[in-house]
Amino acid sequence: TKDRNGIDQVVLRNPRGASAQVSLHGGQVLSWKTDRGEELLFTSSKAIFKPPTAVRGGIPICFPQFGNRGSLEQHGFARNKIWVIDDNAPPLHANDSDGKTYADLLFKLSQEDLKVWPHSFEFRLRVSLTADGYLTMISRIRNINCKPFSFSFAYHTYFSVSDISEVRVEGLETLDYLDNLYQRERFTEQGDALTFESEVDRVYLSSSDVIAVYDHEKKRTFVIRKDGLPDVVVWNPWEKKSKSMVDFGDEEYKQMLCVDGAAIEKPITLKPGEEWTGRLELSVMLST
Ligand code: TA6
Repeated sequence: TKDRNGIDQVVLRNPRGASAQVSLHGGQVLSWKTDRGEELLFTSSKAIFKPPTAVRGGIPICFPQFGNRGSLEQHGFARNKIWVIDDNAPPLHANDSDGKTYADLLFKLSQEDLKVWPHSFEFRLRVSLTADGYLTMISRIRNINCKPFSFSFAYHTYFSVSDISEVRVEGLETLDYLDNLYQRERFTEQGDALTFESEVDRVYLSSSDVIAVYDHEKKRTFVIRKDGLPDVVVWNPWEKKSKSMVDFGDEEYKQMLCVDGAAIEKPITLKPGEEWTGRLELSVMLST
């Protein structure tokens, strides 16, 4: 099917009726719904569906850099480009396919990318929906045959929440984090769950591979499982920053929270022929 800007997207549906949509624009997941048709990801009502702008919401892929630490545009170019369907994706090991509907996408390296980032790499993405409605994303990035290169990476995941002031994040207690609001100075998180009453923009370092996002009002819990992604970005722009973003509603910060599986503190370096895999699994538990 096509998104609002006429760009191809793949719709995944499992036998119970859960669904997901991944657009060839940036390889970005734009929707993930329960078998009751409930949308679990946030997309701004003011999102711009026009390349090369990344759509404000869903799960933009930040590659080859997170943030604006390097010479590239903010969060790198992968999310701004048009990907292609990967017709000859090498088979993943068995359990990555059974019982899943999935889409295999391939990043199409362009001359302009090579100008800003002169490395020959292959970036394959598999987006899957399991029989239980879990959304999984597997990124495989390989240095084909060029000199070693390093990159940072994030699945910039916009969760839909009912009211940010009723949200709690567990799994990041006592970790160190880099605070983007204080020039990325390093702090240590205190011992209890994260709650939100102002702008938060942090990279938690070397977290456990399971994080929980409790949405108290909707009585649902997002569970994030990750592999190859040691860090977790937590971001809510709050009121002031929301007003400064044209593709974001002034009040929309109340209905979203970014909790991203990422590899940021220690960029990944690949020698020729080496491949990195970053795996994210999202599920949602509806508490009674
Ligand atoms: O930490 C997340 C972050 O880097 C924030 O600083 C904010 O810029 C957010 O990403 C969104 O970035 P974007 O380029 O999508 O507007």
